[in-house]
Amino acid sequence: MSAVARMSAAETAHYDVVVIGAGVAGLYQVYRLREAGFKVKAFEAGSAVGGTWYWNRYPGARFDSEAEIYQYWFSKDMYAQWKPTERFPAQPETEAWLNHVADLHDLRKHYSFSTRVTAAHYDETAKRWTVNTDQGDTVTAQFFVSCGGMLSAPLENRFPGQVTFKGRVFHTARWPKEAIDFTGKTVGVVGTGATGIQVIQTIAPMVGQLKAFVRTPQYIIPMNNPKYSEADWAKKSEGFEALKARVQSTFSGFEYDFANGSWHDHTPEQRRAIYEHYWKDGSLALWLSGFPEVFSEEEASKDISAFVREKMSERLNHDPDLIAKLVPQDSDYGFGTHRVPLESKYLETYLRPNVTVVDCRESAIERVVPNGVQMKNGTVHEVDILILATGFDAGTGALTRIDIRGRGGRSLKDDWGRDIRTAMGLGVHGYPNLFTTAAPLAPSAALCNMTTCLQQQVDWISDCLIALRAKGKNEIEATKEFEDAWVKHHDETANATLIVKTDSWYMGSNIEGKPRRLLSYCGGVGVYRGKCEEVAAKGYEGFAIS
Ligand code: NA7
Repeated sequence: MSAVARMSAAETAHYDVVVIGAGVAGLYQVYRLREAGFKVKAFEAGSAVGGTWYWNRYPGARFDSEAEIYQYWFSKDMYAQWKPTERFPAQPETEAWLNHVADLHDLRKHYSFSTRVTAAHYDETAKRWTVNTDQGDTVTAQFFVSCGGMLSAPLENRFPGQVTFKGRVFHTARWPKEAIDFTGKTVGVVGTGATGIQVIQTIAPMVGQLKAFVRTPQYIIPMNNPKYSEADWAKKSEGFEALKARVQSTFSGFEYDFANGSWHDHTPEQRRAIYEHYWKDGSLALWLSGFPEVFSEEEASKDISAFVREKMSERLNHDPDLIAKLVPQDSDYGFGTHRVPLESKYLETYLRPNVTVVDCRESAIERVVPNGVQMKNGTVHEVDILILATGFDAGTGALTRIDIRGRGGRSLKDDWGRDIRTAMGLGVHGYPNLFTTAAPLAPSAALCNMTTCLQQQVDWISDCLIALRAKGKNEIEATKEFEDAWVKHHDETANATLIVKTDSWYMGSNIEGKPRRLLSYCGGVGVYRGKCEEVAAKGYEGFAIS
């Protein structure tokens, strides 16, 4: 009997479903299950709702999805109420919006906040999960749904010696609620992914000196972020139904989709005109709706990469030193083979006299020392404040940081430590009655507009639980054969792209020893949705139900 199961029954509350997370997915999951009459208990490690938008309150945080599609689709009235003030709103607005959603639907009462789930063990006889938290709770539930996010396990202790640093060290995903005064300070920022870029471009004018530690330069797209008036939003709200239908069928869950035919059917001049058109649009459309061949064919990839490099070099005033440090080279990797950040004057930031680049390819970071960052070649870059924009244990980390035990006590951490597998990202063989969102091998693990993909998964899970209840069934588990077939299909789809050749968190390669597999299913959001619906329509074919 596990330690969890030995807890006194008197202390244990019993539920139909335990949900982790109060972000975009968790709030909607709790709403759907509560509305369907399930007894739900939810836990959230943060002190309030918001998920990603609670934790990532670093300077400059905002999303790269347009406000009109970074949305919930279950209430047109609610959609009309938000009234975002710009095309790509900043974190405080999104956090406020999620708080509004929680209040509007009275969702907070289902949550224990500041409570992290530490263990979840499946009892094969009772067919129930026993869930433990760091606050001493023990509850049981028939079903356990993770809405813990795909980028919620930050890589905080990245360098030896961090504890010896005499200033403050912040990971961007653990940013404090109080304002940080950067005035006159020398600030080091490690990392130039989507997060580091937002931080660097935002704080450069506030700090004394900024030292950006750059290892892999990024292809970027300049964000076009016009303000939205209330009248603009009222007009957009009229398109609610059409947009709702649209985002569910596109490749990436955004409004835009591939619409230019084949890259091969255009002359170089025509291609250039198309690139220019999307570049000016200032959204991810250049990446996600230009040409599909950009993801799969070297020639197309090299062509668009050269276009972006040219644009970037112009903005760096053709300075060869800055170009060498900040613009990816042809041999590095192709545009869009990992996440393309939108930015606002990020490159121009490096033209400021108070900003310097520390090239981590010339000499890698060795350790943090009391007064700064020491490189392998012995150089110490002195800083007063150190910001780690060093990313996450993506896709798997939210679940492997919990002691999850399935059949026969098998450990999800151990299983995924050997091989990252799921059944459509919705469940894992060997872990009955566990449902996952934002888990590997579904679009929601990386390559998609998150609100679209998360809601689709939450709807699928909710409908599945309703169907099981209607049939009087109490256990469901993906079969080994079904999971094998999905993993095979996923790998075939992934291996047809250039993404698998590039190192990044998409491939798990930002973490030493993590099994290499593309986290996101990249067959397309609409295709994935169709496959999920087919499984449900066939009575959850591929899942053993009893
Ligand atoms: P990312 O995209 O994983 O970026 C992490 C950054 O940190 C990246 O530039 C890394 O360089 C850098 N890094 C990590 N370790 C080191 C060391 N040891 N030395 C130097 N640089 C290092 O995380 P983000 O938070 O920016 O973005 C995650 C997602 O959030 C993003 O894709 C959006 O979907 C939203 P590397 O590339 O490994 O050379």
